Amino acid sequence: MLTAFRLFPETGSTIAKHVDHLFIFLLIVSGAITLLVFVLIMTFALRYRRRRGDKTIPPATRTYTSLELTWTIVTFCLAMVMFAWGAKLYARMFDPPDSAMVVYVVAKQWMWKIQHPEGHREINELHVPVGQPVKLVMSSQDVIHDFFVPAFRIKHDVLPGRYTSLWFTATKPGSYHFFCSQYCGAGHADMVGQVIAMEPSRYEAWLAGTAPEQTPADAGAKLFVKFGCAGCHGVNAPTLAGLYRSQVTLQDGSQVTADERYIRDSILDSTSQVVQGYAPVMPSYRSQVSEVQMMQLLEYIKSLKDPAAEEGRIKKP
Ligand code: HEC
Ligand SMILES: [Cu+2]
Repeated sequence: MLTAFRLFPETGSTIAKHVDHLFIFLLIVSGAITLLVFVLIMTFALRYRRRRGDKTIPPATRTYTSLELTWTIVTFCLAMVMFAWGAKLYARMFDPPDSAMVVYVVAKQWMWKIQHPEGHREINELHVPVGQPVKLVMSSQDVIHDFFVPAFRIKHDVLPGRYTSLWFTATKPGSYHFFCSQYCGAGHADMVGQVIAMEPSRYEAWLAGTAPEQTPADAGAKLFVKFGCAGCHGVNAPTLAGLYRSQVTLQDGSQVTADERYIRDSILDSTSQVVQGYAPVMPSYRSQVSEVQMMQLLEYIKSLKDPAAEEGRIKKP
């Protein structure tokens, strides 16, 4: 079917129009400079070309300080505007609001496995309510992939061994194409899917209509026992209650925020960040915990909100 030619993909998220504005600005500035340079080259080449029979050598050129200064300052200012505008937008694009609902995305050759906080799992489909910020916490089970939703103007690499994240707020119901944009092997072209943005009431109905499996936090609670974590934590190891988003002091005195990445690294490579006042006795779970299990353990740890422990920890503002 032939649809009208469009310069831009659909705009389906709150950030999309801001990305477009910056893009158009960059396009106009670089177009104008290219045109100016082109016109100058043509003018000078024609006007000052060597004519037939002309044997004289042109005189040495003079330096015009004011001209040099003008073009340097003008282009410097333009570059600074681009930088400031881009940096501001980037900061906004990668700083999810606290109210964001967290959805886990695990990429593997060649599909996207998606898990909602309520326990719903999806493959190559992501249902979200319109108007609700959604934060994707992404990791890969094998090679590097990349999650790209053109209509939302968001895109980020999905890496094995660490979390990356993206966030968006869908603005209107509809289904938006997403795909892997990092060549990842023979089935790369099949790594596509749809974000299905729905009115909040319809989203609730969708949640109610599909049977939730065990919530990730519940599955995580079982793993916490199965992997023996419960034997140490809360006994002779630091309690994990209230840990998420708190400030942790490490052995070398440095402070880190216990975000998803910190907790993940603590589990997979426990000696890399040892909490102050504790011996590095925790075993490394690198080869034992799969990506899906890691996500479940994380959800369980996040769900531990002990008020007593929370008092002692400094919350992230
Ligand atoms: C042998 C006892 C032991 C076992 C088993 C153990 N841990 Fe630990 N864990 C510790 C100790 C001690 C620390 C503090 C020192 C450090 O950071 O290594 C710690 C630190 C942590 C931290 C960082 C805590 C903080 O306050 O910053 C997390 C998260 C964690 N463990 C999760 C787990 C999970 C999940 C499991 C099970 C998969 C587990 N641990 C199994 C002893 C253990
Ligand atoms: Cu891929």
